[in-house]
Amino acid sequence: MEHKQLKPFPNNFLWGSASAAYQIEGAWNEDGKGPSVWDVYTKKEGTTYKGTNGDVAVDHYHRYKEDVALMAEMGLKAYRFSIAWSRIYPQGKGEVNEAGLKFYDDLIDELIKHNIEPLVTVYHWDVPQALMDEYGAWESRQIIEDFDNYCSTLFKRYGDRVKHWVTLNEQNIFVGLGYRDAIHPPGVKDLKRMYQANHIANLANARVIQSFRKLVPDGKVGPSFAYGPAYPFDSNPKNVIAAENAEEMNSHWWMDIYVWGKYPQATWNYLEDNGLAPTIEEGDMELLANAKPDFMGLNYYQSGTFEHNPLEGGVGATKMNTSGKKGTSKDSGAPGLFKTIKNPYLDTTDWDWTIDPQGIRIALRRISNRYQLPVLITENGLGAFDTLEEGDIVNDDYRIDYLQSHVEAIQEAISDGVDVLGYCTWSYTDLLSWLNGYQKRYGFVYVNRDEDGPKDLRRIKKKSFYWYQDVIKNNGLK
Ligand code: BGP
Repeated sequence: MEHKQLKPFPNNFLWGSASAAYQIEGAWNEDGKGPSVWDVYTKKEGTTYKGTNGDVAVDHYHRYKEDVALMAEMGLKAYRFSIAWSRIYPQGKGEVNEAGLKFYDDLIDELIKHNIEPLVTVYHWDVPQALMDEYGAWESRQIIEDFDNYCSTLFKRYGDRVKHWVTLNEQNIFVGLGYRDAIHPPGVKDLKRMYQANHIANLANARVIQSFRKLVPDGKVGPSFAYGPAYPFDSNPKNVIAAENAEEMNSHWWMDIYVWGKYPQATWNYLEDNGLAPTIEEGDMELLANAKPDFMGLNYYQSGTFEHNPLEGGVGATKMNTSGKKGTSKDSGAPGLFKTIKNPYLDTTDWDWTIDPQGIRIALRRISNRYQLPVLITENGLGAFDTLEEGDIVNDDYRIDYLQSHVEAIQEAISDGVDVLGYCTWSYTDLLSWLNGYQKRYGFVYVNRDEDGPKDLRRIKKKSFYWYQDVIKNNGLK
């Protein structure tokens, strides 16, 4: 669809930026915080790029005022951050840690003082290690109670000031990489366990949405989903079916549950036939059907292109590029279902992620058509190498190009009729990329540190800082 004239961004559009606790805070064992699974996992040999971890990260815990001041200077309307569960409950449950609660109180107040709306993610992958040790975290139904208790504590404490809440960040990623690919904690390769843990996470998500309705009746809540629309390689019906399989298994499997409380049929049948379906207990489906979110959070980085993958001798597991050496990732798939293939129309980043601005428009339209919900873009950005030039200058024109083309595509989607609530770029400052160290940078603000150590952690505004400042001022592109 081509528009003669694009619709403007709504007046109350949330121009924002996002982060996650483990990737920015540091202070990993300060003020009573307990260890999370990431504190433990990153210290095992060979798990992350050059052994990097978030012990210091970009030291946001101690520098949050400086960071918020920079956000205010930029004119940011909204800031999405996550709360570290093990700061609030060091053991995951039991006694609450007042110092942890106070840190986020102070951060929220600082944001509000500068007219920046806080958007809170309650879970961005850092489950307390104590719960992993006690009962295997997401693999036990006990977590439903503990997660609800933790979230209810947050809703009661911050619900007066925080009106937009994200429940689980990228459930598809943390269960997939944690239990299928074994590259996130707990480092397991077992599809049966993956689908079971995922079902339990669904139940936990539904349960906290129900608590949210009681505790923050005037707030809005939704999950953030990592959605990359699936494209068929070409019009060969075999490849179209492969893309349908990928779309259903990689995306509808989660979003249908969030919105309708139903698992899609073809995937369900496939899992049952292969002994992989989760165990459903009495009451599960009722709970799932009665916890509809107010919006779908969309984390969009790239689209995926798929072709047929034979059952016999088809391609399986993935090899991810975590070094930034372009071309080192391998095609991946599931035999009998789909495999990825390079899209000849799209360029890629140094980490082999496709660059596809129209993909965000396609994602927005598909979500909006299928689920009839507003969409809050909770992440989008470019991971790239940046060069700090003399005089503290970072000319990140490639990041501006990436973001600008995505903002254009979002405006097209709005003109198509999609209800988009806001746009949070990933990320505000540079931060730790889970598996890729500090060299894969996303921020508007350069942080002077690398894999070898925290250096002076100086904050430096990149060229993209001024670009986004302008976009916000104009409520869109000029
Ligand atoms: C998303 C996560 C973020 C962030 C981003 C970039 O999946 O929600 O936490 O890390 O991806 O990914 P990466 O750091 O792997 O480049």
